[in-house]
Amino acid sequence: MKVTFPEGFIWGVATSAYQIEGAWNEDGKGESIWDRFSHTPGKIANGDTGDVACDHYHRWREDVALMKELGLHAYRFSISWPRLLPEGRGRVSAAGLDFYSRLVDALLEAAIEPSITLYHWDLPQALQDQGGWPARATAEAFVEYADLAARRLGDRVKHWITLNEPFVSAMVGYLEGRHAPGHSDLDEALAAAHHLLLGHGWAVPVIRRNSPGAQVGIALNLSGQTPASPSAADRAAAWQRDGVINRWFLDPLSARGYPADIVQHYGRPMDFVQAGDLEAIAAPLDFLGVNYYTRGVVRSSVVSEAENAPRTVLPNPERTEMGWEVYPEGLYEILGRVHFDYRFPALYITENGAAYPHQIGPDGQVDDPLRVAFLKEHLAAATRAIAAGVPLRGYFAWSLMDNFEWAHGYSKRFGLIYVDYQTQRRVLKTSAHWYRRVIAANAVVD
Ligand code: IFM
Repeated sequence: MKVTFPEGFIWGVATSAYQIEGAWNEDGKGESIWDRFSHTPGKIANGDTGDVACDHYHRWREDVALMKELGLHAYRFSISWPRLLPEGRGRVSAAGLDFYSRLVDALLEAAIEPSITLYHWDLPQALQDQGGWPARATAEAFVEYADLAARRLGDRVKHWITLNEPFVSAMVGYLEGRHAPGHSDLDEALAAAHHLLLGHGWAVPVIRRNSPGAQVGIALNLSGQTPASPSAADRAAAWQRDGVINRWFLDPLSARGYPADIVQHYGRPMDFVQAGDLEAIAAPLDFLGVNYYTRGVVRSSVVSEAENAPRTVLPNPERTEMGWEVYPEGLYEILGRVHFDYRFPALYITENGAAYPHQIGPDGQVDDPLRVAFLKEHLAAATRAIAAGVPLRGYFAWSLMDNFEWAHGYSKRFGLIYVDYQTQRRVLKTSAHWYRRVIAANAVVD
């Protein structure tokens, strides 16, 4: 059966500044926490850094041409905050602004709608030195930055995402320490999450004011958490994990405040929440961006294996190179749940994709049937969600091209386009050719 999408459905791809741009210290760009982190020995696999990455800062014309060749309707990219404001606040870099302004013009020229993410994890190091996201002043600085970006680009850019995955910025950066700035402190992480959301909420009306008619939203990494068995212990553990990952962000954005069970679970004072903050965080949005990769299957650590019920949920053994379970049904489930529980006016899948190691074959082609299968199944799940009444308006594949996968460096390839990091040559994978046909047909094709 042919699986088609509604008319006007937006087909896009996504990237982020640190993962593709390179030129980490060119034209007056300030240092970001990811520059500092990746330059610290032992933090990134193989000692990789984003210093050069995909060299997109110099090759953006070629990259826009490739996007045009794919027939994309939209391109979601992020602005490097320290490229615009090298010290995080105050002095503006004209060269930084020019770069994004030219990129926006070239996209529009190619009939590709720019979708800008303001914060995709590369905080100016100068602001980290003043306390980073655990400091309330960083939320104020974020609004100044959002104001500047929307004033300079908002005449042409009508799709804005404030933050990408605040869970990851706060929890992986300030608690787990696997991401920049590499801290391990729950109080810092909770304050960081709050100030990220606060900066978001304050920025929403500012962006709207500077960019009339714009759609403004936020992108969350969301994933359902399935109990490993029907035991009370596993169900409680799964609900708690759900609270940490999903509800901690969805609830305050929807004017419900922080979920009480998780506040209790953390057992911290939360004294960074000031009067008016929760109202600001709940600024009405035009859309919610859903980044979906996999689900969690949760086993209680409170009761022993012997006391617990036998596991009944066995994850699909198929995994991507990240070790993540391939679970397309989870996309249907999370879209439905978010819509029926939270009722944002519209949803976009702002990221979905998979890392697989496919390389250039003897024929010069990169054949990646596993990625095609992954995307097909997820798109089919998305259409089931639409049929169930979810107002899903578009899909952004992660990612346009192979790039710097954070702590994994260049060892994980998520791209529709292969990047040879020695030569910076781009090669369209089978999945890119397939995606072009999907876009042309507005349907999942073989
Ligand atoms: O590469 C990342 C992206 O930066 C944020 N979302 C998940 C992707 C894959 O890990």
